[in-house]
Amino acid sequence: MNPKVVTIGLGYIGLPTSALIASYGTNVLGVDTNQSVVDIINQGKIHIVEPDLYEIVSKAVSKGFFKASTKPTTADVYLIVVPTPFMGNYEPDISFVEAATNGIIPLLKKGDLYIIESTSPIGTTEKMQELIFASRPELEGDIHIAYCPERVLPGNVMHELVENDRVIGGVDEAATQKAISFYSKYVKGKLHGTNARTAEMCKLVENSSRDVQIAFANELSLICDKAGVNVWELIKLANKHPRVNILNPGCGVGGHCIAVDPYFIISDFPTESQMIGKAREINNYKSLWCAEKIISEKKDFAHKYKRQPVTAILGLAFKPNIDDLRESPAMFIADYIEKKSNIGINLFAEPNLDSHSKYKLIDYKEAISKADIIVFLVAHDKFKNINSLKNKLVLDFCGINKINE
Ligand code: SAJ
Repeated sequence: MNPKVVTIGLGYIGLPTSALIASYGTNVLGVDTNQSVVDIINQGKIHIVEPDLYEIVSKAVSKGFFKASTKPTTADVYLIVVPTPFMGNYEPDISFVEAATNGIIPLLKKGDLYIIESTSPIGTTEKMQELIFASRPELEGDIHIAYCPERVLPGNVMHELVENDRVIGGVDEAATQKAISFYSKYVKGKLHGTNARTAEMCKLVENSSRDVQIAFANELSLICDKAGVNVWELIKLANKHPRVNILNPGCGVGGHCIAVDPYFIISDFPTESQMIGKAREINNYKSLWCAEKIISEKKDFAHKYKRQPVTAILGLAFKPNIDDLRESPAMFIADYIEKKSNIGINLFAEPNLDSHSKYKLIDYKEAISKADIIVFLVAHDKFKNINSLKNKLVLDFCGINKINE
């Protein structure tokens, strides 16, 4: 197969993106360093959980439009969709983007389009441009380099990949236009052209904005706890104002995006990013506060009833109705109380997972029936309308019974 598009990275975004492009009859070669991922995909199967993805991958593979490999080959368009984690000091690590770029530099030819989709610190696209032209100076002015962040919500990827608007920033106007023309074949949402730095920052700002808004809700929950006010009722009533829209407090902010991307701004602009930094602190602190609250309620119970409580921890995922544990605040809380408190027994339930390497998971109904203290950490739909909570001490950190609907 002669691929027209090579995608580097076959994870949560790279795989759905490759399959979508291939579903239009474009030859796509997906590249991943993980041989077992490559093998799974070449059998028409998938290695991640995402609705509707299996059907589109298996069809594209069986029709011969989509293939996976550990090595890239020559194409016309290269998409870089690799992870950009942060290091121990919260500094972004762009080494995967660099490695992916180095891998395709020898393959580049006049007229090619190179696009980074990975969430990246401001200036990354220009850095990769320098890297490319440092070893292939003869291509300067002849290849098109752009940044186009993905914006999809896990669990709804196949729909959002097509329908969401995209921000596309080239290192020059020709690159922006070439990238817009590429995406216009696969995306129904509007394609907004800008420069590479603005597009990079746009992605970081979108997730930082959500983090700041959630921090506001979490701060309110701490104030309300002291003030003896029901935060859910308060937010419901405040949101009746036509220009107020407060988000939901929870047990912290998790996932691989909102809890991560703000650090890409903070690490480069520490003096200026006061509010973004404070929001991260508040959202991290909220998890610690929840953990300490559980421990103190356990102690009070033991003191009051002269026996050790059984505590049920309900929900471990990073947000409702998924099985993803990445950066999960509920996991942080579970680990913290297991480590810091030796009062009573902790039971763990996560209905979206069959098992967990560290915690023995039990059915949530069984956990509730056995426990004295019920801790709701994640507002899974399954936890709503449970009517066997009488005579239990309920700690609801995610608004399971909120008056907010
Ligand atoms: N959360 C709250 N209160 C709320 C909303 C969310 O505490 O009112 C918590 C969730 O429980 C979770 C965290 O925030 O722990 C993040 O969840 P999320 O649903 O807000 O976001 P993600 O991480 O699944 O996806 C986000 C999306 N970004 C925005 O909505 C601005 C998605 O569009 C991005 O593509 C994705 O990050 C990404 O890849 O960057």
